[in-house]
Amino acid sequence: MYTLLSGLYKYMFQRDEYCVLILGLDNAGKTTFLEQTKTRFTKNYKGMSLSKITTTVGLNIGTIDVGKTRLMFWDLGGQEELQSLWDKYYAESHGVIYVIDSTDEQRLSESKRAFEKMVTSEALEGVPILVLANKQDVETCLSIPDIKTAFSDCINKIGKRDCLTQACSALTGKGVNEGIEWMVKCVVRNIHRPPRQKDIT
Ligand SMILES: Nc1nc2c(ncn2[C@@H]2O[C@H](COP(=O)(O)OP(=O)(O)OP(=O)(O)O)[C@@H](O)[C@H]2O)c(=O)[nH]1
Ligand SMILES: [Mg+2]
Repeated sequence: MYTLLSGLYKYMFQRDEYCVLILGLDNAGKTTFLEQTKTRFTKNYKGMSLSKITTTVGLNIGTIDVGKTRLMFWDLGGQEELQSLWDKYYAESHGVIYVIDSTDEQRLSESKRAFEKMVTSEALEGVPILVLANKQDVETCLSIPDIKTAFSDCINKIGKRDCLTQACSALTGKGVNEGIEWMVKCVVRNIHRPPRQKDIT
C-alpha cells in the first residue's frame, strides 16, 4: 500500500531533474544558446535580448521543463582563466552541451584541447555529450564534416557514451529543439546517473 501511494505521489507531484553543463570557449555562444532554449521551452518567457548578452564571468543558471523532465542548465564562462572552474561541476552533472564557434577556425584547436580535457575527466565518465556546431547561420562557417575531422582524434576518448554533433544557430534557433530533445532522451535513459527528484512547484 505504501509503495502504491508513494508511487502515486511521485507521479503526481514529482519531476525528475537533471543538471546539464554548457561548456565551450568564450564567444562560442553558450549564453545565447541558453537564452534561446529558455525562450523556446518556457511559455511567456521574456528573456534578455540576445544581442545584449555579454561575456559570462561566473555562471548563468536556467531551467526548462520538457514533459515530466526538468533540465537545469549551468552555463559557465569559457575564458581561459574560468575553464579551471569547470571540473567543480562535473560530479553533479547528468549531461554536457559543448558549444563550438563554427566561424572561428583559428581557435578550433584550442576548443579541441578544452574538449579533450573535459571528455577525459573521470568525473564525467558515461555522461552524454551534445556537441553544438554553433553559428551555422554565418555563410562562411565550417561545416559539420569539417568540425568532425578537426575533432577526429578525440573519438577514442569519448568512450562508450551517447555523443551527437548537431548543427546549430543559437541566434536563429536552428537545431536547438533537436539538440535539447536528444539530451532529454539520453539523460533519462542513463541509469548510471539517477535524477534528482524535485517536487513540482
Ligand atoms: N551569428 C551568430 N552569432 C552568434 C550565435 N550565437 C552567439 N553568437 C554571438 O557570439 C557572441 C558570443 O556569444 P555568447 O553567448 O556571449 O558566448 P559565450 O559562449 O557565452 O561566451 P562566454 O560567456 O565569454 O564564455 C555574441 O556576440 C553573440 O551574439 C549564432 O548562432 N550565430
Ligand atoms: Mg556566456
